[in-house]
Amino acid sequence: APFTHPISFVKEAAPLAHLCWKMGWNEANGGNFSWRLPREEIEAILTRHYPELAPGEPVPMPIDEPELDGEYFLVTGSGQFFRHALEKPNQVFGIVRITEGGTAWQKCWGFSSGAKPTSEFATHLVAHAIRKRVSDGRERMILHCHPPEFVALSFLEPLDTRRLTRVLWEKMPECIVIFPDGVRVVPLLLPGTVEIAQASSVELEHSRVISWSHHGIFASEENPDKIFALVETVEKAAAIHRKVLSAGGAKQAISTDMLRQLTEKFATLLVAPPVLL
Ligand code: 2HA
Ligand code: ZN
Repeated sequence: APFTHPISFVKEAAPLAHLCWKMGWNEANGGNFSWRLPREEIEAILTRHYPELAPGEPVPMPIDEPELDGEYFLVTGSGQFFRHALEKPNQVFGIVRITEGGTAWQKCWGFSSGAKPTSEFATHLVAHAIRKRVSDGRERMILHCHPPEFVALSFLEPLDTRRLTRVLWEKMPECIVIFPDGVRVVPLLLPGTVEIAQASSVELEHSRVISWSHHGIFASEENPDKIFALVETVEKAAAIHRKVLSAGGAKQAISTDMLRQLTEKFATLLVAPPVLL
């Protein structure tokens, strides 16, 4: 039977998380996910299906996010396995509300084993605040995962935004259309820190996709289909690039002129101008 859940957002997010595990992107407790939920809709769902639940005590956050005060997030719990998303959605996910002027969160639903939001919650919230502003509210979802071909490139290519974006764009004509904003590089920093949140925030002003060098990908989009498609396409291009490197390197590539023509032909599909071209 198809997966179902009284919370429509969990009904969509759990299959996405499980698929990411199947893709080999989210081993063990690797990776994390969050979704900025439409306020009235989630309040109505919680009142209807969980009238007995009261929001928990406010827990202070590592970084203040005044722009997110009052927002609700569906978020994976720290230490939870994406592989368990369909079997144990109420344990893998929780819903929190940002409160106290954006300085604290409170649990509204889920985290049935007592988990807290993901260890990368600080970066997720910084990312939501920035991408909400940059995209005029369109983007609502953050996915962090460890896709192997993409991670491999940070051992093979210089840790440089222009270089990484270019080698990925050159691998398939779709790439520059699907990620015209490019893939921005953040150096290796300690996971789960305010430092990685701050370094990421600089790059997220310009792109929906960033590379956490030697670690993984961090991406922002509107809904499950779009975020999956974005990560899937970047990972596919990385795999092609790695095959080319393994075979002794490229003998030729998609030219700058062709990349330009692609952005002109598909101009209406681009989410941002290809400023790295
Ligand atoms: O374990 O992926 O970045 C969760 C992570 C930390
Ligand atoms: Zn990670």
